Amino acid sequence: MALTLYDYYRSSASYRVRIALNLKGVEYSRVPVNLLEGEQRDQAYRALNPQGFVPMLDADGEKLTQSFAIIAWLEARYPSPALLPADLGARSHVQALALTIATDIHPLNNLRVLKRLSDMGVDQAGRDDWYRHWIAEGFTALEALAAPRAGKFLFGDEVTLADVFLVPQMFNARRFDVSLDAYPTLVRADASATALEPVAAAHPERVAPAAPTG
Ligand SMILES: N[C@@H](CCC(=O)N[C@@H](CS)C(=O)NCC(=O)O)C(=O)O
Repeated sequence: MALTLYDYYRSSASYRVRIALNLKGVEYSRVPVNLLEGEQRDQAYRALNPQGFVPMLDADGEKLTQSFAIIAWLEARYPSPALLPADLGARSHVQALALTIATDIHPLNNLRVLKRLSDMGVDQAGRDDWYRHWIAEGFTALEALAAPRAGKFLFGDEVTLADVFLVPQMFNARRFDVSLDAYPTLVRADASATALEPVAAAHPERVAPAAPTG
């Protein structure tokens, strides 16, 4: 099957999908969509994904959107290694951890939201404060939710979907100088996950476009 990922190196939703693809050991090619240049809003890209978001995964011509749904598709199509536990309660818990990030933290800090704040007159300091606020609030809840059942990773001692969503959000937090002292479970899980080569290989710096030479 031919898989083509439309992504942007620093997009955390794209980063999730790269991690999942790498953990599954699935080969894919990438088509970069430059968000800073607004390529996601181009007619050609909108014809592929009307929402104008990355990531988008083309699977033999089928256009898959929304990182959570893309990764659910990968889990069903390539079940091994599993990113979800077999136990139904544990599975729901792991999905809840991932969705805490995907639906309750990340959308508030999306590029278009920050741009809207800017259009409304909120200055850089105000936008940074907004960004850090939602990460801190979300991470406080995530730490409390995850800690009782965490091990090396966010759930237990094997990497799961929860870590796939955590790692990019930790990257964002560090980019915006959010203090992580209050989240020891998240820091431990992030360190365990990023020590895995398939996860490390998905890092924005590992896939960033080469700087122009000359
Ligand atoms: N819920 C979507 C969110 C995707 C998303 O927010 N993508 C961002 C990059 S991380 C994007 O394309 N932003 C473009 C924009 O804001 O104009 C998913 O999980 O795939």
